Amino acid sequence: MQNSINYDQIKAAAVYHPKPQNIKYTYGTAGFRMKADLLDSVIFRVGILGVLRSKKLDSKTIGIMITASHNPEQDNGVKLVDPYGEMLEQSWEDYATLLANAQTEDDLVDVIKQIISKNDIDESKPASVVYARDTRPSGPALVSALVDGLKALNAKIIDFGIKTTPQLHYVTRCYNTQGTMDSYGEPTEEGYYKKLAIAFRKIVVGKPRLSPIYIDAANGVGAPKMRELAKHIGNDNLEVILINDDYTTQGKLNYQCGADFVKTGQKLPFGCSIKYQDRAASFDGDADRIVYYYVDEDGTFRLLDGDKIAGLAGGFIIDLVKTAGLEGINVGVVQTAYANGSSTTYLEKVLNVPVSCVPTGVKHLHHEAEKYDVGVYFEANGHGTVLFSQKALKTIQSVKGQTAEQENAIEKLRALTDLINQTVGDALSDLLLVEAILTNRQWTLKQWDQAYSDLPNRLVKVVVENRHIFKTTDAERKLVEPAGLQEQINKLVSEYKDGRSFVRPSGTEDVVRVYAEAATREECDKLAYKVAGLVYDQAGGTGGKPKE
Ligand code: G16
Repeated sequence: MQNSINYDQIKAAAVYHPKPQNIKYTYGTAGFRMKADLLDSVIFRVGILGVLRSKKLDSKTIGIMITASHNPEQDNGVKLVDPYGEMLEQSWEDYATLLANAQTEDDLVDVIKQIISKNDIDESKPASVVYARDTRPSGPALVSALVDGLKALNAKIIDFGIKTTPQLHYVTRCYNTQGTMDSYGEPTEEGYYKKLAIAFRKIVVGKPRLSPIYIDAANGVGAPKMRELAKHIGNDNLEVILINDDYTTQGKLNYQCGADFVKTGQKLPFGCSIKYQDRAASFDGDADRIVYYYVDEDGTFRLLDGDKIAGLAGGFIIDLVKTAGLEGINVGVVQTAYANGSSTTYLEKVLNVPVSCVPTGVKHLHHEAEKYDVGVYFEANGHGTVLFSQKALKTIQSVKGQTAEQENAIEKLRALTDLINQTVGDALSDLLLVEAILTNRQWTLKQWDQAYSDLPNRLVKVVVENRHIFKTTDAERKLVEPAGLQEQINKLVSEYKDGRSFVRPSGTEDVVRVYAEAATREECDKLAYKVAGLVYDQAGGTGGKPKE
């Protein structure tokens, strides 16, 4: 039978993708991510896992994205996408790790058999996988490894080409909902642009256009894709000026630019010389994150990060829900420990919305947001979206307004459900969401910024011998191991007004992250670097000790 699994065929293919000795792979915050030259065997095996997952889920199409998003250009990575565009179910991450670490071809076959038997997978079911990659130079070779893995298990293979990560999430959901009541859209890149552009035009109709938006595309895949989206939207509705859009010259991706650089460094990206009253935003390397910024009259850099976007989107949606008379629809916001203390206070005390805090990683935020009728989730780093529950979608689709004002609010809510990529955080869709809200409110970035003032905050990376010794609890806000370190951090924090700090191992880079906030910039930086120094001294810091 063509669909059933031929173990000799797998072994024969696996010989060309041997696992390097002495490497332990882990499925982290966003899949496997590391130096690209260590990923060949991992990606081959991820292909195998995608096929098994598809067989398990009655031949639904599984998505696979080859990207390392915000990481340096020499890194790459891979993640699996479940049928409705959500991240791979967490219990399967362990299988990904097991497959990646199987040393020999025989070990690999053993793990495959184990997964099949544990999950009662019918080997004879057909399987289908759609994949895409970002613009990294290592992409094509890794795609070959992936295709070898998919072919070894005779899957139906759909090559979606070079895309943003959210486009791959979108198309995965489209394939699996095609021809059903929940059809998410046309499973093409063109279908994606059309859906977003139509929705955007509906929301801004009749409103004066805002000034141009400068977009730093991190020299990544977001550049050509934003250009395409802008064509569909039309200059009359949104004027986009792209900077850092050189996605073909090697060495430029994410280098001194992009959302991560801007958020971490709290400064303008390279090549951006905006003036007072200009508006700007940065994407990351695979266009799933966005942050906004401007400079004040006195030249001070002002960042509008994921927290600010959550506040803006939450406030707008709450107003629309109220105006539409849909009080039965509840709205909630999900954040992580990185959320600025002032943003949480604003959401809880001013917008009166419930706020939950979960560990870093879209997979955690997404699931928590599903608990609300409308769940707004954003990480401070600019990764996030808004989810509408089935109940909310049905109500918004079917309800009729009693007044013109109500009808107008309902129309806007309807358009928002199309404008927002509900499968995952999406820089292009989030850009349009922010632009749509600002156009409706006729707000400048400064007016948006005035909702609340961020507590000064600082993120520091510490390189240690083994970041896996760091274990956290309480949504990553407390360290359990190394023993005793949290007590010392608490002592430092207590010395600073409005001080808060936490330490966690990154799941995408080989570093430990230190976050701190405090009442003043000076105090915040002192706290951040003292905690970073503590981590460095007590947990095997290597390279240079982080300095202010
Ligand atoms: C990925 C995840 C995000 C996470 C970020 C940093 O982003 O999708 O949820 O916030 O990594 O994670 P960590 O602190 O564990 O390294 P991206 O944009 O790089 O895919």
